[in-house]
Formats: sequence, structure tokens, C-alpha cells
Amino acid sequence: MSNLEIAELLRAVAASYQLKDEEKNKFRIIAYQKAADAVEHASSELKDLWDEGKLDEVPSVGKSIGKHLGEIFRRGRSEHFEEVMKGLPNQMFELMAIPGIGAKTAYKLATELKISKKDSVGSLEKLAKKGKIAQLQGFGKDSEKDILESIAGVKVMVKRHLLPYALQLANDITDWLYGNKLVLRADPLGSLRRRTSTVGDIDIGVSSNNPEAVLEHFIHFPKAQRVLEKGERTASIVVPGNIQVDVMVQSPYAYGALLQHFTGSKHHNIALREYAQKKGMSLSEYGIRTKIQNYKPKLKMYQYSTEEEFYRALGLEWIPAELRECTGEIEASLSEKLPNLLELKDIKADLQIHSSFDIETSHDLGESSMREVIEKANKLGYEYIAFTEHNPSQSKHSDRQVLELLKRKKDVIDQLNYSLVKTVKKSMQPAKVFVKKVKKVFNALEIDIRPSGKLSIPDNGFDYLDFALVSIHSSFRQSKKEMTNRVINGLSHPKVKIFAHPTARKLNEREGIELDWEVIFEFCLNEKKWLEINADPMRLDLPDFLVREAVKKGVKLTLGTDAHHVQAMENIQFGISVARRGWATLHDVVNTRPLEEFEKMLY
Ligand code: DGT
Ligand code: CA
Ligand code: CA
Ligand code: ZN
Repeated sequence: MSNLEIAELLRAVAASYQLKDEEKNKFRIIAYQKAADAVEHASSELKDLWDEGKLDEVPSVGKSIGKHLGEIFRRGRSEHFEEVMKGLPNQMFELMAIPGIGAKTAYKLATELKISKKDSVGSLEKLAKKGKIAQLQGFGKDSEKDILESIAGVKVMVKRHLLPYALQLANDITDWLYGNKLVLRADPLGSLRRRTSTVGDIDIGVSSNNPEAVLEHFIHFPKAQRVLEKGERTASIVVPGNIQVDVMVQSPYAYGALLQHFTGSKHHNIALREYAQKKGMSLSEYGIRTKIQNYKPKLKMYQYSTEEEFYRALGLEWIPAELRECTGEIEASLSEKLPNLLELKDIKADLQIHSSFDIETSHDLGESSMREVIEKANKLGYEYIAFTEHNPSQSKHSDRQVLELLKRKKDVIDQLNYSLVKTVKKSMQPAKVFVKKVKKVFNALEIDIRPSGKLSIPDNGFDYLDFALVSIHSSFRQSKKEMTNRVINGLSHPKVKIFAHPTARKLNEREGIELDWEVIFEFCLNEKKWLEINADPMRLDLPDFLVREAVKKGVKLTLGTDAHHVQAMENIQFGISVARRGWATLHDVVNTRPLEEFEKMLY
């Protein structure tokens, strides 16, 4: 059972609870929905984690859900889930894949219409086109039209895969390939190597002198469901989740050309080919054919074992994979003006972390304690971090209570900082061993910008904060003008430094909001506000092309993982990829600065 299938099952269980007794099962429903989200976005196959006894490492999958999943992995079914779902038509769970159709609507449609079990969505579409939905009680012409539009949307939505999942899968496959001694090297290429925000299919290059044997080994990858194609140098398989994996093999002497060709992008390759043609050269995954005068047959084939040599033969500096999108990288390489891209080791802080410290927030709280977060930050080698819980919910508290909660958090952070100073001093005293440790934790807050542009804490609440992030979490559909004003208003308070996940997009789920970026960039530049690159693999926001614009304008950026669990702090690597794809260097990113310098930039 793939993660996607498990997630669907958990959602079906949640829906069943909801239909049976929503009030009584309130917490169960939330728990199952949260678990479904976590499973869908887990980077490893759950079955593998279960095999290794590590199911409890997946956030939000608690003991009891874990136990039922274990039963499924062991026996292929869970009696408990079957019991919960008993009496409900299977079709309804499939209909719930249509956006806007929840458990109750799905149940109604599935029980009152004759919906086929085989292709429930297709069957609903046919009935809708015949006007059958509009005739049902509680539905009308409008809802029928909405449903038809949603179904059309589902059809065109190509599911692309999030980076962590694709990376893990690619690693499993290269591990498998290395199990064969004839494989000299195996590298994930294509969009995965370029680190695009989502990945269509997985491409892997292999260096070997025996392509046939390697491909034979590859198609026996244990999780292969189907073999799509097997030729002399290439093969393709399909693995669970309907993901295609393409492998291309090349001899070690020509491997540089394969790396270049199979990394792409297509547009980069086309532009490179045109550039080469002007020099009388033609490119392929085998090497470079060059015109030579007084030589028969006039074209000589040159092989390159490394990509560096390949680019050098074209008179170019090697181009980092993230830049290969045909947006000026060839020209920059030619004139030796490629940027010195940001690297993981440059990062000195994570500037968006949600701990489990409870200030009765408007949105989800983190799952790890402040201590655990600091411990993890030490392991990652950070100098400082920011705790950025959501603001206390305003609907549930008076201003006085909000201030009370903010003060409580400030007191705890003051104490933490006091103990950090002590331990840093202690570790520096006798042994002179330099241990990199977090020296300071900042007391920050992620504050909702309301539709009016007002921020969701009382003004004197800012007295308790070192700085604040602001973000959009609701009313995403305002006009560009309204939204731009809303954001500028939200950013205006002097203690607000960061605009977090600026487009508010969710990959595969929701488009970003509309903003007048020229106005936002200008404001950030003049008022010294920073745009966040949110490293959550579901967000990757700012998107790379806007990072590029911001960098061109000189707007400063921050990196934050938006971690709600210490494990997610490792996602910082995905923020780095976005920054690199946007041509950002160490200078463009605020949290590459040492602590003292960062503190000065705050005020
Ligand atoms: P994806 O899979 O949609 O996330 O994107 P890519 O870039 O991985 O695309 P894919 O898998 O179709 O092809 C992998 C690489 O192979 C691509 O980036 C460059 C190379 N390639 C594929 N088709 C062509 C082509 O028609 N012309 C050239 N020059 N290169 C191609
Ligand atoms: Ca691909
Ligand atoms: Ca491919
Ligand atoms: Zn947020």
C-alpha cells in the first residue's frame, strides 16, 4: 500500500466517523485528518518505516492509528477500519477526491444516485451532465455546475511529486543500482537534480561498461510495478504512486555528456545546442561532434568523462544544475558572471520555528518543546534561532489575555537565553574546544494579517517581541490591489521584519495570492523588510522566479523551515535549493549573518 493510498484510507476513516457521530468523534476526526496529511507528505514509504520499527517517527501518527496501520501491513486489512466504515458506500470515498465535496455531500450523492463502483467520479460527471444532481433535494443548478467544474479541474491536475518524496525514492533506486557491481556511478538527474519545486518523473544516470546487465538489474527493482520500456541504453519502470523512473546508461568515458544531457532542462539543452552549433559543434548524450577541417569524415566525436570538461569544451564555465533553465545562465557563464550561489553551510539560523509552547494560538501549535528545538539547532550548527508561534487566537481571548500569554512566552525565552549564555561560557572556559552552539533564541511571533490589513495582536503586544513575521492565512481571494495594500499595512509596524510564505501557495493544492510585486519589493527595499523563503516542501515560497526578481532588486531574504516538529528543521535544504534557483548568494540572505550583525539589522 503506497503512502497516497494510506492517506486516502485515513481520510475515509475520518469521513466515516464524521457521518456516524460528528460531535462524539470530534477529536478522532481531527487526528485521522492530520495523520492523513502527514502520511501523504512523509518522505519515506510508511510500509518501510513499519518494517524498520520506525512508524512512530512520522509526526501525527499516534500509537493507536499506528497500531491499525501495522495490522494492515501484517494482514492486509484492519478490522477496526472496516468496522468504522461499515454500511457506507465505497463510491462516496472516491467522490471525496473532488474538491468541495465533503463527507456528507459525498454520502448523499452516493446513496441517492446510481453511481458506478468502477469509475465513481466519471459516473458522477455523466449524471451531472444529464442534470441529475440539480434534481436532488438540497442541490441546484449552481451546485451542479460547481461540481462539474471541480471534476474538470481534477482531470487536468497533473499530480507532480514533492521533493522529499522524490528524493527518497531516487535514493532507494540508486541504492538498489549500487547493489550491482557493474554500476560505477548512479545519479538522480532531470528536474530532481535541478531541484524544481515539484518533480514529474525520476531520471537516473548510470555509468557502466555493461548497460545490458545494469538495465536488467534495474527493472528488477523490488518495488517496480510495470516495465514501460527496455532498450539498449535506457529503460523505464513504474513504481507505486504511479511514478515513472527513467534510467539511462553511459560508459564512464562519456558519462559527462550523459550527466549534461539528462539533467536538462530541455530549454537549457536547446539553447546550449544552438550556442554549440554556431561553433560548428553538435551535442548529444554521447559527447560533442566537432567540425574539423581537412579531416574525414569532417566530424570528430569527442567524449567527456565529467560535466566540467563537457562545458569547458564549449568554452563555458560549469553551470550549477539549479540554474539550467534558460534564463541567462549560458550568457553569464560565457562572461564569467555566474553567481556564487548560497550553500547550506552558510546558514547560521532558522527563522521560522513553531514550538509546542502553548500560547493558545490561532493555528496549529508545534509538536516539539523549545528545549528539543534548541538541541536540534545545536546539531545543525546554528548560532541563533527564532521561535515564531502563531499569535494567540483573538476570537478566544481578550486583549488582556493575549498580552498575558505573550508575556508568559517572553519570560520563558528570557530564562532560556540566560541558560544558553551560561552554557556557552562554560564550554568556552577550560578545554578550549570550540563547540558550535546556539547562543541566542529570539522571541518572535507569526502574526496573521487580517483582510483589512490590521495585525492580529494588540499594539502593545509588540513590546514583548524581539521581532515579528506576518503572513496571510485566510481570505486568499482579494483583488491584487486590496491584497497589496493589506500586505503593506501588515508590514508597516517597525517590529515586523519578515513577510512569511509570501504567496501563501500550497503545492498541488492552492495557487498563490495575487500581489503587485513591484510595490512589495520597493516597500521591502526602502523599509528594510525581508521576504521569507519558506522551506516547507509543500510551500517553497517565495517561489524561485520571484526570488530571482527580489535578488535583482536587492531585496533581502530570510530562510525558515516553518518546522512544527524538530525533524522538519532538516527541510532547510529545500529552502537553499529555492534560493539557488533564484540566483541568491550568501549576501542576499539575512540569516547567513553572524548573531551580532543580525541583531543590528533588526533595529
Ligand atoms: P519533469 O520530469 O517534468 O519534472 O522535468 P524533467 O526536466 O526531469 O524532464 P524529463 O524527465 O522529461 O527529461 C529529463 C531531461 O532529459 C530533460 O531535463 C532534458 C532531457 N530531455 C528530455 N527531452 C528532451 C528533448 O526533447 N530535447 C532535449 N534537448 N533534451 C531533452
Ligand atoms: Ca524527470
Ligand atoms: Ca523522464
Ligand atoms: Zn504560516
